[in-house]
Amino acid sequence: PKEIFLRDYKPPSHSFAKVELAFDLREQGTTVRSIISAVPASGSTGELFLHGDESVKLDGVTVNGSAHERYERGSKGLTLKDLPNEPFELSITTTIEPQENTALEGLYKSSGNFCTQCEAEGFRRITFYQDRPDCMSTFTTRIEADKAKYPVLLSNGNLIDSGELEGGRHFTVWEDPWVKPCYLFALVAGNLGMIEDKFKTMSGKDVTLRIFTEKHNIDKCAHAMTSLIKSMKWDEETFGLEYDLDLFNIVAVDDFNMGAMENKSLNIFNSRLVLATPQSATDADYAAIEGVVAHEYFHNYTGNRVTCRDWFQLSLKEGLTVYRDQEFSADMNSRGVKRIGDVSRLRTAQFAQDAGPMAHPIRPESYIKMDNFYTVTVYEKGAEVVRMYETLLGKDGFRKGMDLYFQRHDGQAVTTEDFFAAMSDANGADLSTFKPWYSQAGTPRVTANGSYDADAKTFTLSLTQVVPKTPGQDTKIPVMCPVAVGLVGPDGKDMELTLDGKSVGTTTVLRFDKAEATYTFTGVEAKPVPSILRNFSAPVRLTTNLTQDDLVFLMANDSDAFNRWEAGQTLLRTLLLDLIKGDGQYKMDAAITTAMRAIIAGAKEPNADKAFIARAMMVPSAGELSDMLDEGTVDPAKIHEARTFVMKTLATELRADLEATMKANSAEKYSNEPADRAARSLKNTCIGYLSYLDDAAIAAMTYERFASADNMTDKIAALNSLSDKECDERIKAFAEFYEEWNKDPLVMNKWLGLQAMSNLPNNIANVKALMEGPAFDIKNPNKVYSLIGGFCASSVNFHAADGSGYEFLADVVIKLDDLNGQVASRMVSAFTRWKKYEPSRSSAMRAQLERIRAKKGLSENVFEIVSKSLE
Ligand code: DPP
Ligand code: ZN
Repeated sequence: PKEIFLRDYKPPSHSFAKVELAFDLREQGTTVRSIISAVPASGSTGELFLHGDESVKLDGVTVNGSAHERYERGSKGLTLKDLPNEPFELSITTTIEPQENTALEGLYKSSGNFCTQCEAEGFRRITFYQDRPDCMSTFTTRIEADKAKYPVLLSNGNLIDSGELEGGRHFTVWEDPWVKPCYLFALVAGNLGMIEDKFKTMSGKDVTLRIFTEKHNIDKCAHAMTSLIKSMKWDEETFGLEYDLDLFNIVAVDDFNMGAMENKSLNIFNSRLVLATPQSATDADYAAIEGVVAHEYFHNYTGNRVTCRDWFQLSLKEGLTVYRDQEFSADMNSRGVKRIGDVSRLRTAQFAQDAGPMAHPIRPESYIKMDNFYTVTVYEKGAEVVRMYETLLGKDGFRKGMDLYFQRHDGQAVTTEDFFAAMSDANGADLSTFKPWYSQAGTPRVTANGSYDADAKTFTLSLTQVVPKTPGQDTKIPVMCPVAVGLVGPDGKDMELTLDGKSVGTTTVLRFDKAEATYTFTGVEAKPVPSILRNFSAPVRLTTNLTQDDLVFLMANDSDAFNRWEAGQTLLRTLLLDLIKGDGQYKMDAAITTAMRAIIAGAKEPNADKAFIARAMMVPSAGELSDMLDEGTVDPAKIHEARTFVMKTLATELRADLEATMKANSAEKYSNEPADRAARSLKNTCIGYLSYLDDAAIAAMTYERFASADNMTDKIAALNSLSDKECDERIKAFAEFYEEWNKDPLVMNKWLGLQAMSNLPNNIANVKALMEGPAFDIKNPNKVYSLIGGFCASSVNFHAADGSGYEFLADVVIKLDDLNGQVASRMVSAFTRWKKYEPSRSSAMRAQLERIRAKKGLSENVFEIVSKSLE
């Protein structure tokens, strides 16, 4: 396999002014004809390389209408030779077999319908083309198919022609006036139902909005449609960005490697991110749908109108678009709770990646398979980097930067440097020390030590930073970290801050870009407690000299919701890490029980933020704790035991509070109002705690709630609370759930996932049985993510001391590798951090990685992850 480097970037040898595609869709042997208006760049050698997968059959090439035979076909594509030195018309005909495509890239079939997925490099499985994002062109697409089987024929842009053909066939022609790279091309042909709505844009244009699904799911699209309309409005209000065509389509398909895809005016979605009713989807699903519909819509500008020069720039569109969808969801819901959720995910998944063998900067330097770089680093850390511009420049400054970015680059394929330049130039700001965020991997470690001088009435904050080594990057330089700081006075109120003789409000952003720096606040009348890194203003690992009393004080008083939550998490993390590293004599810290009691009591106050309280009650996850332990020491069984001890002790000591809060927040009837959703999450958090008690009455009560739930959120919460318990109620509940829902594949994914994650001893046998059962299908990515991905999340069973969990995963990866390299490489990622574990587990994981590496014909996707892990 060949590694591709950023430093080797060269502009394309030809530009494509116009592309016409014609698809003749068949049950076997679909033909694709392309007519490309090619323009040689100056200095052209008369050679043009077109990417093309080995699965594509080449039927013929013509240049200016005559057959052209001077070409070489290699494993990666076609080199055309002796081409004219002036613009010419290139035509290529290929035959492909979408019905046999299990990789789900290019053109393939899902539930009998045709659909496409071209990002990153799927277009080369359709035809020969310059499959690179800096080759932008307008596309016209003609689709022909059997009318009875495929009444709906869609592509990008506007419908300009359609009609009947002989033999029961029909056709449509679509024209997309906006230039785009081929990764944004899409085609759908199927027997689909549709809902329609309308949006009037800020300048008064009417846009038709359509969501297509299989007909039996048509009543499940309303929430996605509402989310789309909210997104369109938000992007106008927040960034002045107006939709640019008369039609916007979303199509939901069941077999999809990723979440969704932003193809120009024809978004294609994994059906789990479209379909929802209160009975079949949870509150978390509703939130995910809202966020992803927005994300794909927002790509219309950040990604489509301005795209990436090459795939190393992926964060240019993904980091920015994740930032935009995070802001949208924060505006639609509770801002503080949204931020807490996003940071938790970043810390659990991204910090771990940044500390392991797959660590890479948000702008990677090289890749073997681009699919492997659609990572939490490029996406979530990338979004944090964008958020830091906003923190440094302010909301208005950020908007100025965005405006300049579009003004300069609309219709272009650009780089993160261009985005950086737009932000700096629009604000006349010197951000040079910010740049290493793009090129350095690893999470900076920041320490903050505060001290109060009562005589001088000053508070001094000393900061240090170190960026750790990562593979291939031994030396690092300090990077600008915006550190948002407030000082909370003894009365619990924010103090007015004076720094360098200037009054700076109650929260100030320190531009910390050295290895060490000291900041002295003056006029500090009483000893404060500092609130550092408010709203998680930089993606760093922070250590402070705050005491337990300080943290309890911040939990109760900090005006910053994130740091109020973080104070509690810091207390819990410290306790848990002590227990995990200790001698096995578990002892609870009374201060934590008291603090938790106070949090729960807060739910009784008139304007309580119950969603926040539910989050504050959560104990750090096994993944987050594992990330904080030293290499070579992690024992998942110990982490599980320590967490269980803490949960069980809190449940025992706070039982009355938990039961009262659960009851007070149990609704008669389902409602989707934010206050009801918040109460629901609080109630279900209480049930989750209570399930740690060995009490038959709790199991009975949980089953009762399961059986009588009128919505999926409550049903899943109850089922989850039973899933680690050895009891009849668990068996009954899972069986009844199957009876009720086995016809709904999305709901069955939840059923598979919950069983797979269970920490009941020897549950691997159950998982293996489920794999053979009717609810599972190894060709469907969602099912693999639920069952196999779920299993990898079980501390007890995936990490079973006898290595059986690891062997099982390797068996599955080897099987998946022949079907779908992308899905296989996501699954094998559970092994990447093998060095983190204690010796017996790490050597067992390593042995499985070696076994996978030895497989004949291993996909490039899996090869890359496995070989980097073993380095
Ligand atoms: N469709 C994926 C996303 O939107 C990749 N672009 O993130
Ligand atoms: Zn995206």
